[in-house]
Amino acid sequence: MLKIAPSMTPDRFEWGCATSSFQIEGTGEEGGRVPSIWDDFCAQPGRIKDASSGLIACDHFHRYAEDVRLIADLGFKHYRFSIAWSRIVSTSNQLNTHGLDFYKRLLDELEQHGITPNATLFHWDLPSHLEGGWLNRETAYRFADYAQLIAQHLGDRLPRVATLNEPWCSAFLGYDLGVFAPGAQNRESALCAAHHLLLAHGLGVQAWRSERENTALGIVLNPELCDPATPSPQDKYAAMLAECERNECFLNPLFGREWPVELKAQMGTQIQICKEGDLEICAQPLDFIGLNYYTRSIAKAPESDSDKTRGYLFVAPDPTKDLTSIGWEIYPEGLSRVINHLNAKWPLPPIWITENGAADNTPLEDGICHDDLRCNYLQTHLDQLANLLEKGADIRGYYVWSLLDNFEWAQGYSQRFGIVHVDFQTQKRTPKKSALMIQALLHHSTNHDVSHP
Ligand code: IFM
Repeated sequence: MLKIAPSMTPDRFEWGCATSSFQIEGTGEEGGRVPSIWDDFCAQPGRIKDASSGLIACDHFHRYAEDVRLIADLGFKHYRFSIAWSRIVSTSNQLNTHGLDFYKRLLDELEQHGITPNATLFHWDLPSHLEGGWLNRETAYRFADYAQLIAQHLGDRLPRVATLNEPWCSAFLGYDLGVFAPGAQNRESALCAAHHLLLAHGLGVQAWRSERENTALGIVLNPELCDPATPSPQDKYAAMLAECERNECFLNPLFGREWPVELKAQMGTQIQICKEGDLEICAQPLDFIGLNYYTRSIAKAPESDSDKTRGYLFVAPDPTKDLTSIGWEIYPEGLSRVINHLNAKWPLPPIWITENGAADNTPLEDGICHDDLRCNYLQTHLDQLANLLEKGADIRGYYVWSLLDNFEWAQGYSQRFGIVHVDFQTQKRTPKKSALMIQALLHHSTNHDVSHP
């Protein structure tokens, strides 16, 4: 059974599981859903490892009631999901009430099972008709309109709302490395996108607040430590630049600070997209911050011209180290290191760990999935959390990624992050060993004291 600190029992600490719209819902046109940039990206040959798409995914759009029962059976009282912008607006940006109805049904079901929703407004599935995507400043204003619609129509049922999930991925994987939608490869563009995403966050918070004052509002980031590959000054400088991109790029504006000069310099002439007054908009007071943690990065000095523009080159993890199925280093200490680092640098509001988990592709055998890698991963990261809490970090909750095996973006269905196995042929859900461990913990610790070893 998982072991947790007394300060982490469900009566004192929030336990939840997380998903996102594009990864589980299925992306048919039913309910008036319009295409998103991820539909377009999946349609381009060579973009997705197994040439799959989100068309059916976990068919959660139809099976949401079964999935909510599953969440409740596992003992979770909190569920983090995202709302698909492309279900909420038409191509002329008018409200699509049928799309809204889906989330009303989902919220009804959660309420009936005593599960508190924790919603994210944007988890990468940008409607395709927003011309120019995140390179267009107008997209930030359209996001604010969308946030306002959600506040008006669902806001009374959403106690906690994050504007964006991991804007680093949207900006840098989407516009610089080109491995995520829309698949562009241009450094200046990525920085433009990052700026517009932060502007969207700020405008979205303002728009929401104009409708509702009591919702707890925040943002979900995936800050990371970037360690230098060697102690050489060149590698150390490269690692510093990689961290700037990952952390300073987002956290500085959120707390009213300018980008470091290194990032500004990489904007080149595009720096003019940062208009007077933007910083004040980005730095809206935050009620919480969501942090997603999986691994760390190792960076070294650039080699090719494109790396030189970026200032660093990521080094693949050492294969002799413990890696998850997707090839990410298992580095639990990074969770403490990154939170301590962030707390020392920025005045963070209360923290929720909004995602943590592992790709573990252990198959089902005789109806059982012994996902021991994931079980160990979760335990070692929960141990770090216990230490952080003991030392006084203000962390209020932990959400495991993910409830279900799902569409893992450019990896398609080749990587399984779920604590519940999904058979994508039959859509049968089977809780894995990790899910049963969490279930035992949540049921047991509701009634008994649990002590940390
Ligand atoms: O699946 C993703 C999720 O959408 C965002 N955070 C990281 C997860 C694993 O890659």
